[in-house]
Amino acid sequence: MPSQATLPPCPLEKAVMRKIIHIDMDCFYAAVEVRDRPELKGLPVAVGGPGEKRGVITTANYEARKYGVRSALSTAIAIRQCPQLILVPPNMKKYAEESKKIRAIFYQFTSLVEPLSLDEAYLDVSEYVSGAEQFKGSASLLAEEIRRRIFEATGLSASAGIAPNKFLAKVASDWKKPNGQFTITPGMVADFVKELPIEKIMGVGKVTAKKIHNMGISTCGQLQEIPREQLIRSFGKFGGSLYEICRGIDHRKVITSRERKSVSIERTFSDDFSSKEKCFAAMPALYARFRERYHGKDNDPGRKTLFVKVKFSDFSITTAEGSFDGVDLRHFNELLKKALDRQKDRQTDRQKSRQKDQAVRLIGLGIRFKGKKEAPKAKEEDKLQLTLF
Ligand code: TTP
Ligand code: MG
Repeated sequence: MPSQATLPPCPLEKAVMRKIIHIDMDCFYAAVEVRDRPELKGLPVAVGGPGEKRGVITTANYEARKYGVRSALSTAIAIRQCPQLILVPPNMKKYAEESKKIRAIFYQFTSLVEPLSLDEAYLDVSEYVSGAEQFKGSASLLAEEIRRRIFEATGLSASAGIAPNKFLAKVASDWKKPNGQFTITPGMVADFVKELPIEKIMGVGKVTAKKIHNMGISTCGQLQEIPREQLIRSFGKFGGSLYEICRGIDHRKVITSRERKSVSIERTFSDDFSSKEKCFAAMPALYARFRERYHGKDNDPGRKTLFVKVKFSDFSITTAEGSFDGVDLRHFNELLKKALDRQKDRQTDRQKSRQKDQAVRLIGLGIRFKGKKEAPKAKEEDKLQLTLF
């Protein structure tokens, strides 16, 4: 038996103790609209496309959510569920302006800001709070101040999660929504993750969740019982991440836009798409989601390298890439065509003779950035072991 000194370190001990704040605005687009039209206050409001033209809800305020109106629901269904719903068309320019004001507040405290979309960002404040007397080393106090400044500058409320890593910070920002914050200190991690549903793990979509449920598992605590090797056998490389995440371990750093090499989104469909038409029909919604993520993260001038990733029902993956002037849905459609056409080369003679295409499981859209300047070397983050949260 190895002596105590030669045992490999427990993954949690090895984990770097950072102080991460995840900020997420409350029902963002809807909140902006209600702020600008105070007569709507207290009424159910949704932002989205028209009900008669296959429109979709982008978001709804909390009054409308009581009726089951939520993001991605078709507007026609939303109106059926809540006939008194006030529908406001989206005004992306306005939301982008508010987003800019909010980001400027983040940069007052740290340059380590990773925006995830217009209304959401991770901040690594480890270094800032350790040196700022005002906050006595507490990231929770700092989060309160950030939310106060956001409200002062925009009249909008934000929620915050404060934790030793990105995964837990994001879960925590949802805990006391709207207009609240929740802190998970390092000492709370073990108990907190025990009861956490596996759906809260990033990367666990409907398909993976079903697979995990089929193993008789619904919480992170139960998932901890499964050996690492078994998770890797069942889920490939992602199994290794699952093993750590269900223990509350997440080594991912906050990636600033200077360091970012690409931005992408992808979606696994609950039912595989058996025709090309269905794939192309899904593109506008995917593209809208991509624009959300892409916004503000591109400092590269000139031509853009875009890519489309397609995963087929046999889990094979192909990626079509091209260089374009600007970012446009048309370019992505062109790349999708290229990716789908490739399957002809991969088909068996039998499939060819039956003229049968492989069904599509997943489509992803992305942009690659090049020519990044070397990011300034991070300080010795591994040495950060801050106790106050
Ligand atoms: P979210 O932060 O997911 O939602 P939200 O801010 O509206 O509500 P919550 O209080 O739960 O955080 O998304 C931010 C904005 O992104 C949202 O206001 C509208 C837009 N959005 C879409 O356009 N489509 C979508 O499917 C989702 C989820 C969001
Ligand atoms: Mg939000």
